[in-house]
Amino acid sequence: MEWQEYDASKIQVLEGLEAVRRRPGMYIGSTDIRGLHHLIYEVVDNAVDEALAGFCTHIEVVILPDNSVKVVDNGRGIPVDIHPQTGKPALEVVMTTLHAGAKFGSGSYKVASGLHGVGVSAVNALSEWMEVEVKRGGFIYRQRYERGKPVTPVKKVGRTDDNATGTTVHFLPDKEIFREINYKFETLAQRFREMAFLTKGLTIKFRDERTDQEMTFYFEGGILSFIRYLNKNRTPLHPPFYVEKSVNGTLIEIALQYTDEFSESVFTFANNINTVDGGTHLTGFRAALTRTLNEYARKQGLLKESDPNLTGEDVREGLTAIVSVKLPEPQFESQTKAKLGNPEVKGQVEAVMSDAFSKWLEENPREAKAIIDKCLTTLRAREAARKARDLVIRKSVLESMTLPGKLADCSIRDPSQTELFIVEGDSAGGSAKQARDRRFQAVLPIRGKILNVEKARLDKILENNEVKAIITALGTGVGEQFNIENLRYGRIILLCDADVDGAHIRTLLLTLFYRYLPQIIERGHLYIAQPPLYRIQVGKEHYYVYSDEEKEKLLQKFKGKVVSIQRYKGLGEMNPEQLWETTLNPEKRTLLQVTIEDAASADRTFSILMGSSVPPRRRFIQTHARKVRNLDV
Ligand code: 0RA
Repeated sequence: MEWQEYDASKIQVLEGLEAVRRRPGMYIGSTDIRGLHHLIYEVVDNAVDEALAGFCTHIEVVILPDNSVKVVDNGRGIPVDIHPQTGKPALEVVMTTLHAGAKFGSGSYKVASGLHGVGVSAVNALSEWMEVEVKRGGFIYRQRYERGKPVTPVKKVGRTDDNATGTTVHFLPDKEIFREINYKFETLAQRFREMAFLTKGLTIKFRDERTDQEMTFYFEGGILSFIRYLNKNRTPLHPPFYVEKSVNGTLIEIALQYTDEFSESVFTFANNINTVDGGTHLTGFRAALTRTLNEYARKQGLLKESDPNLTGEDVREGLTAIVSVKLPEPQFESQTKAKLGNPEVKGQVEAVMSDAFSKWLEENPREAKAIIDKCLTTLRAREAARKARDLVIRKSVLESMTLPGKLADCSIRDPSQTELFIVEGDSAGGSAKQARDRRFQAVLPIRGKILNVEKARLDKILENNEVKAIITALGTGVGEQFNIENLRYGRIILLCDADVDGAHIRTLLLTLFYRYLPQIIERGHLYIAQPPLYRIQVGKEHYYVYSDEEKEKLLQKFKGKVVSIQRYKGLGEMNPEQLWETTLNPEKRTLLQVTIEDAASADRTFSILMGSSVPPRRRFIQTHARKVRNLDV
């Protein structure tokens, strides 16, 4: 908009600058170092607005030894013509009227001046003195102010060499307002760096004459350079993606790059304001990112039909991204004004992101694969974490569960006198129920086949109904709420068939105790029952033997006699009397007490047995089959 078109209707509120001096906090947030920095940002933002409007390429910020600050830009220069309503030069109106100029340059993008957007006049009001020099229309103009009041008229002080334009604002913050004037170079540099990233092609030179430090920020790549800067000390998985597009007056710029990090670094900006609370631009970006990656992964078969979709969480881990939008009329929400509210922006960002990113994925299959792989890794890790969380919930479910229906409990309640047989197979369970002394012996039959799920991971096993029944019968709970005091039996006795399958199930049960109920082992509560392998009948006498070695010895002893040998293939082959006599009767049986070392080796065995790589598992079962049969797991 030309200055000539500027009229009083476009000046909204004409408040006196006294209000700013009376209540500075209302206008610049605070009068501490943050408020002090805010003065500088306010002036620099005005210059950046000129850059965004396409009229400014260089900004120089200088802190002088007297603590005054000079901001020089090569923008259009503040208009100096006479303002028709006031009869004063526009420069004076802009510098002495609060909010004046708010509608200048409408139709272009404006930095809403950080959180407050009060304009340079507020800076003027809070400065002991300010001098503004304008190069415009071939001349140089100057005016001086003290505590917001003009002390000179707008004077023409010279000619410009060429057609140079620009504004220089030089000011000293008022010590009556700011108790301490001590700018922080790093904080200011950070902000200028960010401004330069967000305004492609703009040079910001920052010099601190108090300490002779100087930095110049210029980024040809804009936010693409921002991404490289953020990922400087990280390991990127691919070269960055970048898109820039204008939709219905909204300029949208997005850059992203995945790294091997776990955290997410996504920064969003609206008119160069860091929208820390996000808003519609962030929502649109996230929706597009998740959808585009899922579509691509499905299309390429990287996600199988049975796989769930990648979630927002999955696609955000390790993501570094900048979403920057520039729009003529930004609406900011939330207390801190750091959230973009324009509803149309969501769809605009989503469309630009989807189109460009899906195209980029198609054209860069290697990069695309690296990203999807990373997301899948996150998905799996998240599933594992969810399972761990579920466990906490599950254990309370277990606690509330009533005793399993299959449990044949004993009548005595005192755990020091009781024992629980965990018996593999329903038929053996049936025998054990008949054979036991029901006063102190409880029997829980479990179905080995169900437990014996190859490749089942332990977390899956914990979901298994048989395992749940065991834990409920024990009464201790599992996980965080495990309590040994609640153990319902003094001895827990595993009773499995003396064959390979039985050994396999015993391994699994030992592993279950080792990983989830180790205190039961540590306190000596866990045992393995020893059912006989053979029954040997000699005349009217019979003997039970528990190993082949023992059988050979016995047969040597009865050489020449007629002996009948019965081999027990499973517990189910024994009648209840035989089972009582050989395995349950405390007077005659032999129990192996399980030590933590036994269980640890079972755990290793379990890992091999259940591991997903098939050849080692085969090898183990082949070479150890005999040992396994002898309980030596
Ligand atoms: C009012 C109107 C125009 C520019 C500015 C103010 C302006 C302010 C500052 C403060 C620091 N540097 C600045 N540069 C420009 C628009 C001028 C036009 O339409 O020609």
